[in-house]
Amino acid sequence: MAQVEINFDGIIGPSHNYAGLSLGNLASASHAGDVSRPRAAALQGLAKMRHNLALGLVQGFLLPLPRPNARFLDAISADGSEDPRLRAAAWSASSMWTANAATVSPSPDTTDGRCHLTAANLVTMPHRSQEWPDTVRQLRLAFADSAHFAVHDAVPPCFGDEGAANHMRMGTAHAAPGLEIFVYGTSGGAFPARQHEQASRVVARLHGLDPARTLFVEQNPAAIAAGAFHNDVVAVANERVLFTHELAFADPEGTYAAIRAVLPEAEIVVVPAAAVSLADAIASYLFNAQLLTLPDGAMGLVIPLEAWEHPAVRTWLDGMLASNGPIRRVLPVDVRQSMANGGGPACLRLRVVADPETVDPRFLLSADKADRIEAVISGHWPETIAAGELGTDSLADRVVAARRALLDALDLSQLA
Ligand code: SUG
Repeated sequence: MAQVEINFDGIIGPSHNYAGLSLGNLASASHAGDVSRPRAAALQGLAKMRHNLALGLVQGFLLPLPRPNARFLDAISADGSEDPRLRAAAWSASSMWTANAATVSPSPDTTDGRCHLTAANLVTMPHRSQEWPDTVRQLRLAFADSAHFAVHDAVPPCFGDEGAANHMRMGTAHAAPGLEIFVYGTSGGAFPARQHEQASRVVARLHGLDPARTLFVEQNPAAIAAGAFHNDVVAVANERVLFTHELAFADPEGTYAAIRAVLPEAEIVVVPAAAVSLADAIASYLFNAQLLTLPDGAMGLVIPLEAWEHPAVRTWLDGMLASNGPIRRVLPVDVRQSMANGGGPACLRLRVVADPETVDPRFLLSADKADRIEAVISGHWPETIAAGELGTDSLADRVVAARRALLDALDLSQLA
């Protein structure tokens, strides 16, 4: 089969909870302490995957990581009783946001003709910094075929790296050589800039990218300060189309010119702040969308319901659909449980352009497998988790058994 884009969604784990751990992520802060609904969350995520499968797209998934994470607690010499935030960190289901699992450079872009993946170190947030060793284990299983894939460890922790959430790829087609755009932050006012320029440069070198087809672009500090803790909260690209908020980049015009210099076919759809303010873009997650090339060649934008229901955003989207732009369909999905922690449709997926035949089939979704996953979620995922339950033995037993049941159902018990 030819190289196609495969979206690997994170299956939302049984310990999904709202602990307010991410400074600079406004949704995480505003939902801190809320009762979470892990079962509903995971079913919402699965419904999104089924929705994309039904569109005729190839869909993959990654598994939740082991939680509570005893290895993390050991490393910080804690048992979870010292500090509620450390305890919550060890229980976090944050690996669901697979846009932060790794940065991916498909084979048409790399010197050795293999698809390269570098796990993201996620060092800025303690609860996310524990993810990458388990993530890399999983990536090495899913992409074990070393004739086609190279999976790298995370870059050293002196440089913060948040993976594909700050990386865009453009080109005339997925399978054609791409322009890779790395977006880094320098300052975010009161909020941290999570993606460091040096981390992006390390990843580009590791992947063997052509410097003539690689851009390093600064994120607008005002966007970070307004709550765009990752660039994918304010911009998304697919093939020749960049869909972006006017205030996403520190130098928007310079960025668009640099893109057009490499890719003259580029179509840049800019949403002006006068139509959708930065605050409304961040509250609605309009840009945290999956911009997909559908089997008929048209592009569709998978957005969260929050964006569809937002009056200013809806007005802008209606105008866009009525115009003759490159984005022909808008497809709203309900991922409210993830959204309440700052994770929209785009956060929940890692894009890999590859021949599906070269991927371990255990990580690829079919309708039957979706039914199997749904049965495990419905039977094992806790219905609710209240903040006070984190750290209890009874919940730990439940969460461990739930993940175990999923691994067994998917013949992936080697990830136990
Ligand atoms: O890293 N939220 C995640 C959301 C990640 C979204 N990903 C992308 N934009 N690609 C984060 O801030 C909240 C967890 C908590 O507060 O319990 C959290 O980790």
